Amino acid sequence: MDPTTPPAVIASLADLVSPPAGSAMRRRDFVFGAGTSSYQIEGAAHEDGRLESIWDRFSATPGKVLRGENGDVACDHYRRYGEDLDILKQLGVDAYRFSIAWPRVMDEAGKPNARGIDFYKRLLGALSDRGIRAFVTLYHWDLPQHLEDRGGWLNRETAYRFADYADLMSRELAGHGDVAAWTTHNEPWCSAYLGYGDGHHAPGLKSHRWAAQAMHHLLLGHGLALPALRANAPRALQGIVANVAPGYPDTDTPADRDAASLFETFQNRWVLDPLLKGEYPADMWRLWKGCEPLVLAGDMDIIKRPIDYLGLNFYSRAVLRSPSPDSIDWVRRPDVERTTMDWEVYPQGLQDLLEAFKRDYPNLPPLYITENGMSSDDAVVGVDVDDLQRQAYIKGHFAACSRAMDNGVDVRGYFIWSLLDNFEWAFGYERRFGLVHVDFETQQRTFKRSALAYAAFLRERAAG
Ligand code: IFM
Repeated sequence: MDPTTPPAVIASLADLVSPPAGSAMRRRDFVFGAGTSSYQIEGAAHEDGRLESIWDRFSATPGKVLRGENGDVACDHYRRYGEDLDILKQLGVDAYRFSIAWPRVMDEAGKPNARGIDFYKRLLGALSDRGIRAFVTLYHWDLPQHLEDRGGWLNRETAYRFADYADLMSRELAGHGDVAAWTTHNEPWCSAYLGYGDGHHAPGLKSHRWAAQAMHHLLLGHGLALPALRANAPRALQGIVANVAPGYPDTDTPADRDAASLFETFQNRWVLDPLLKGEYPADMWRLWKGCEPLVLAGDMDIIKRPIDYLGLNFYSRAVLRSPSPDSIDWVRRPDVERTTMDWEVYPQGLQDLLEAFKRDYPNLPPLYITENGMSSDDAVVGVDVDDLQRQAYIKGHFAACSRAMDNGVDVRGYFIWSLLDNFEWAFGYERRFGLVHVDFETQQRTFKRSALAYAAFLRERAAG
């Protein structure tokens, strides 16, 4: 697609993904974007003074990541960021969501690493040159290993180190580019539960009690970071991003309904209640008996400090049954559409969840869908990647979001996960979430058809 592409071609391409006619998502002030994270795309794991992260250590541990892969090179974005930002420009997005690698920008003593910080200054400058706003995440899981060696998120001190890091980066990046929003944490549920509860993510620990304590310190770090972020970046929005999912009972029995509710406590309320209500949901300790974290006086007030927005990452739903009181079982429904992550495709869940949050949290801040997308087995044929399932997935989820907005939910933006195929954590490079295909041998980028359709929609919208 170039400026000579006939409008009729753009319109028919756009139609593959676009929100319904008349949707509030078509308004010019609704933010559309795409997202990535540092460890998943940057590579350059040993350059410019970058320290080891928990994901370097975890990936190097046999058996932790599929095929023993790691983020040493990933999409080589650290060197190729100019090309990647040109792709964003071609897509026509309003904003780019990316994260900063903490181990790149601070040394063990907490002193700034100028060479690492400079990368993000250049990145922001290059985004601004292309007229693209930045949504910057501070923590998308790559904790410096030296902090993990002192207990990581089990150590309360890490929350204070995180606030120092937030202060440093928001000061250093002030005046560079157009940072529209800061995000403290991406998906604290994953950091706490997958990292410390079931061991599928770095640092690979397995205890519900530890997961609960890690969650508390992650959320405390979030609250501690807010005053500095506000002082250093007064014009940017300040918030946090949670991965959320609705739970549906397998059968309409009280036991299964209870299981669905317990699932939503575990998946959503464990994170959102402390942030928006200043308390952990009591049901959480029905599911994880005796695992309450140590909470010091004043902590919950810090955690529930006001935020300007809440980011929600949505992918799928869960169907639950109750094997016995106070416990849950996931039911794998046959004959439903799934992605290569084995996640059910269920766009209606997004509408249901958004409307439930509006009902459950009277002080719900404006929302951004900060991640939504899917993995599929995408292959380049000639110059074409026909990711039919992704096009339908995006269109279905745009429509669900739009219905929720029609029903009064305040959603302000939508970011597709992900800009590029990348390192999908414990699944290595096998699961492809990108709008843009990456050949990891040659680093060749190829637009998938979903990317062309997204670009066509954004072009059509810009033309009014
Ligand atoms: O790739 C991840 C991302 O890092 C966090 N949210 C979910 C995505 C897909 O699993």
